[in-house]
Amino acid sequence: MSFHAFNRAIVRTPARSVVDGLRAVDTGAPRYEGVLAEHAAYVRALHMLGVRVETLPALEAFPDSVFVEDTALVFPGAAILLRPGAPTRRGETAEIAAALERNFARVLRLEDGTAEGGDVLATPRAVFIGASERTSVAGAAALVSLLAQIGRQGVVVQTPPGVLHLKSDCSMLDEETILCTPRLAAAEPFPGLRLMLTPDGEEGAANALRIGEAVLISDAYPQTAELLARSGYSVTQLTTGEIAKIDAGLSCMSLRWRDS
Ligand code: CIR
Repeated sequence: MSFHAFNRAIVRTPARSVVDGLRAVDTGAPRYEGVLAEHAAYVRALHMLGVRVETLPALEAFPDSVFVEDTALVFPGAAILLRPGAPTRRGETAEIAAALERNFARVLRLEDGTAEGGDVLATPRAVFIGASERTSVAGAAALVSLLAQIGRQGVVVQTPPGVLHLKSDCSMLDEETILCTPRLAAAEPFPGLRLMLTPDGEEGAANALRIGEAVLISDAYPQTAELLARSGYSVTQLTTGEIAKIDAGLSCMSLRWRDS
């Protein structure tokens, strides 16, 4: 079974407070209706790819709570509840715990440091954890121990300075290939894996999402879409203009796994 043959996902409806979501640079608040539309199209795309999606209710107290990826890691049979590094996001973990308890036989909890799921790239052989402003060195080390308990090898790498999350700059295209920005590739963080580099000016495309046979990417990056299509990938483009205003991309709006 392919590593990306996900058939289950958890998402959360955007809250009206999403307009106050965290952002490194303020280019204006996203429009609530726009975020809602982008989220709905994303959920539809998952459905069309055969994924059963569980939608959790909006949480007004947490503007960034639509980005469920940052609260947990999920694997077949086991989940790990994380501790977001952004203080305004810390409480999101408790809000997702029940959904994970319902869906996973084992739920482990990160107790030390901080880590956000956006900094974690799972590949068939290793789980790469990017130390960043959100994922502390202590959190990354504690995560390596938790991953060992569920039979996964964690490898700590460095999220490039000034980049929100490791996966802002990379994503799996298939079991051996990573779509990666040149600035992350320069550190050679993924030995043994093939890299496809994002074209100049299209670094944001690196936050793609492989689901089944499709690669979902933002429609803001035509050169990357063409590069992927020419390389034989089946590309689905989705609009992310509103969520991009709060530093988000496609991976962050779901937790995905294969339930056999
Ligand atoms: C944040 O700064 O936490 C949110 N505004 C964006 C989170 C994006 N998460 C992700 O890419 N995994």
